[in-house]
Amino acid sequence: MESGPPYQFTVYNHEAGVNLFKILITLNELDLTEYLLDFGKEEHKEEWYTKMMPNGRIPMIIDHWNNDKIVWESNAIIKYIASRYDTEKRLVVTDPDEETDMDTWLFFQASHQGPYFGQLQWFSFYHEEPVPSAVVRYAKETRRILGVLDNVLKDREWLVGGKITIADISFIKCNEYASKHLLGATFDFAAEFPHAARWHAQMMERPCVKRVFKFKAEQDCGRERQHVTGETVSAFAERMGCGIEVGGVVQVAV
Ligand SMILES: N[C@@H](CCC(=O)N[C@@H](CS)C(=O)NCC(=O)O)C(=O)O
Repeated sequence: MESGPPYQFTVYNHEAGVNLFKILITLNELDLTEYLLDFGKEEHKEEWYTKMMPNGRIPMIIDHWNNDKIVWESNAIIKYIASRYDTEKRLVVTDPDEETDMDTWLFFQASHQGPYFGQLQWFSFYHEEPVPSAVVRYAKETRRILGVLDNVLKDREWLVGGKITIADISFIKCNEYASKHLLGATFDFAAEFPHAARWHAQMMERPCVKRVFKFKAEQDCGRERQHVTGETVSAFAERMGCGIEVGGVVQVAV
């Protein structure tokens, strides 16, 4: 079974990629090993990469211990990892109806939280000219999505099955980003969405989650500060010497 490199997965990411977090957290929770490759120069648009990942985006993984199986779309990735390697069912449910519910939340995350939060980020920080109506629309949608989660989490601790699953994990990074940057300095997560905030805070306290956030913060070379200082992407790229390539193995052992 175990041939090839001394780690199981190669994980392709962009230095600013948010969808990476759920993958690293899932791998860490399951004590699996990976080599992380952070692009910084649009390598994900190059032919060698798009041959493997037709959408030309990140993240993507290669499972070296399963015939170099390629998987992309972050929620398909965490589902693949869990369905193959979570033998003790630590991060998944087993009842078929609950599994459908888990998939529903994974699809909701990928079709609602990811795109709406992503558009708010785009129109807030990256779009060429200011489009206030787009910022207003996507800020409203971002709040609406948080409201959906808040409402559901009023009377349950986790989204599905009374325990943390990959569905919960899939929401962590975008919620963290929204609560810190996207909805402005005055946004108070706990005051506006107390149940979603409680759920989020509980996940942020998990040792594996803390470890992944710490690891990425150390690798990020100021990306997070970009939003705090209001620095533009091009000024950031210039200051950093046009792109950063960072590779490293996340330590899974405590
Ligand atoms: N639904 C996809 C989203 C993939 C995606 O949009 N990735 C972004 C970064 S998180 C990306 O590749 N951006 C760079 C680009 O568009 O060139 C997933 O969950 O994997």
